Amino acid sequence: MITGIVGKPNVGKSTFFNAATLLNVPVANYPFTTIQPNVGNGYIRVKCVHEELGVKDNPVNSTCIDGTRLIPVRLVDVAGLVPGAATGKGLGNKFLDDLRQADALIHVVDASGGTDEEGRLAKLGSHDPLYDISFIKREIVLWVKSLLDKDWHKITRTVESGAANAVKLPMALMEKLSGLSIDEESIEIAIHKCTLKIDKPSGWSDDQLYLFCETLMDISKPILIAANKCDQPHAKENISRISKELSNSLVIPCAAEAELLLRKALQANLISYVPGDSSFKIIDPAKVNDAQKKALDLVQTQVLDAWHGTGIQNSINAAYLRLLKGIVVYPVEDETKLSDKKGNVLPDARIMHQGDTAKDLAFKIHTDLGNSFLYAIDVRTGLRVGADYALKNNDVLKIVAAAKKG
Ligand SMILES: Nc1nc2c(ncn2[C@@H]2O[C@H](COP(=O)(O)OP(=O)(O)OP(=O)(O)O)[C@@H](O)[C@H]2O)c(=O)[nH]1
Ligand SMILES: [Mg+2]
Repeated sequence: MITGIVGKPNVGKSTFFNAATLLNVPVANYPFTTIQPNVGNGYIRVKCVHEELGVKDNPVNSTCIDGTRLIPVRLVDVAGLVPGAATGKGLGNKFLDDLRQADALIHVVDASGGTDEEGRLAKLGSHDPLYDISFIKREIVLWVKSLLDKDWHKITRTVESGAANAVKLPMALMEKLSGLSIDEESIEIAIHKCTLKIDKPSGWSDDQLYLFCETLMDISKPILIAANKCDQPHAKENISRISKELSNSLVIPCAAEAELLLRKALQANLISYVPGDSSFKIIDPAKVNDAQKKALDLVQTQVLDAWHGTGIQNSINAAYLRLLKGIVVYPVEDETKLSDKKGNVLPDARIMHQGDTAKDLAFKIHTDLGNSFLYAIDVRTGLRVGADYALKNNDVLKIVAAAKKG
C-alpha cells in the first residue's frame, strides 16, 4: 500500500512529507519546488497489544514507544498540479503518472487561502481552497479518462464483437489502466454504481464515461483533505466551510511546518513527543535556546492547543486505517512466548485490509507460507482458525504450515 501526497504547488506537500518521513527534500515558498517524486516511509500510530497481553515487546519491523506502535507505511510526494494538468499544463501528465501506484491520496490544500490556483503567493484569505479541492479531483478524473478516451472505440469494438472469446469490459478496462493499482472488481462496482450498460459501452456518452472514471477513482483511489497551514489567519473559517460543504469527506486540519519543527526537536533530543500527541515536553530547558523556546511555544499555542495536534499523524492514520480500511495484525512464530524464532516478542505489526483472511496474512509474510498454509492459532484463545478466517484488528496469530518435503 502506498499513499500519494497531492495538491496544487506551494501548499506544503513536501513539508508534510518531510515531517512524516524525516527526509529532507527541498521546500520553498514558490511553485514547482518538487519536480521528481519523493518516496519515503512515514508511520501509522496505533495502540500496541503488548500491555493488554502482559508482555514486554521487542519490535523488529516497527517501533513501540510506551505502548504506542509506529508501523512504517510508504508515502510519495509529487509535483504540484495546476488547472489543465490533465492536458499537459504545468508539469501535467508527468505529475499524474507519478501517482499511478498510489492506493489512496492525501490532498494537501492551503487552508489559509494565501496562494492562487497555480500556487503563487497571494494575500491570505484571497483564494478559496474549495476551488482547489474540486479542480484537483477533476484533473485526476480527466487524466484517467484520457487514458480510456484514446482507445475507447477499440475497447468497445472488442467488447461488443460478439465473438465467443470476446474480452469482457472490466477486463478490457483493467488492461488499459494497468499499473494504476485498480482491480477488476472495482471497475465492475463503478459500472454498476453508475447504472451503465456493461455489454454496450459504445452507447455511453462522454459525460457517462466521465462519471464512470470519477466513481472508479472514488473507489480505487480514495482522497482525504489535509487542510494545511491551519496556523495562519483565515484557516479556521475556511476549514469549517470545507467541512460543511464536504460533509462526506475526511477533512483534517494540518500544520505541516509545526510538525516538522517538532520532529526535528525530537530528533535533536530537545523534547519528548510522540507524533500525533497534542503536547510535548522540553527535556532539559537549559539546552533550548531562546529562539527554539519561542518557536516551540508558538507551536503549542497556535497549533497544538488550538487544533489538538498538528494533523500530520492523523492524516496518515486516516489514509491507511479509514480510506484503505487497514487493520493491524501481529504474526508470531511461537504462540506461547508470542515471539519469532529469535525470541523477539511481538516482532512484527502488519497492516492488512478488513476482510483479509488468515491465508492472506500467510501470503503477505511469504508466498511459501501461503502455499503451505494448514491453519492458524489465535494466540488469545489458543484455538485453531482456518484459511478463510476473517482477520480482526489486533489479532495475534501463529501460522502453521505443512513441513517442507525433502
Ligand atoms: N504557515 C505555514 N506554512 C507552511 C506550512 N507547511 C508548509 N508551509 C510553507 O509553504 C511553502 C511551500 O511548502 P512546500 O512543502 O515546498 O510546498 P509543496 O506543496 O511541496 O510545493 P511544490 O513542490 O512547489 O508543489 C513553504 O514556504 C513552507 O514553509 C504550514 O503548516 N504553515
Ligand atoms: Mg514539493
